[in-house]
Amino acid sequence: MQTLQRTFSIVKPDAVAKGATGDIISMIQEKGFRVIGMKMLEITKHQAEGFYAVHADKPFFDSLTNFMSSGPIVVLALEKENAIADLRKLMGATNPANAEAGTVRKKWAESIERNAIHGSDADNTARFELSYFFAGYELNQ
Ligand code: FUP
Repeated sequence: MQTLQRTFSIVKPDAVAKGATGDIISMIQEKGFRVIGMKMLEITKHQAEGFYAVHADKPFFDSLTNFMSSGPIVVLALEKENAIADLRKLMGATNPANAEAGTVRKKWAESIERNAIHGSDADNTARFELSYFFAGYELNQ
């Protein structure tokens, strides 16, 4: 029996600004993910800080939250068997210098900060991140 899992993704401001949103969503759909929620929005620095609260003590926190609030993003709710791990595989390594061929970051990321895409890294973070950006009624069942 197929067990569907949900995950959360962001097309980051660098990728939206260069017109990569459609290509990235196509890459995601080609891997068999169903898009069950999607919207474009801009977030404030405060909202970015709340989203990345687990990184609050990291040296890159200020720069990362400035970047994430610097322009439009596209947030995605995704569903698939093994969605969390499979999206991480499709994203590629955090640092694009280490990203494998065929990954989103190999194709679109510019640097470890401007790295095109976010994806939840575990079940509990996926739940937190989905609920940070989507109300239940916004998800297509
Ligand atoms: P990932 O899960 O691959 O997005 O990476 P992390 O959770 O380790 O980091 C979250 C975000 O912080 C990354 F997407 C980019 C940013 N980051 C930096 O800007 N500099 C670093 O040295 C590490 C991460």
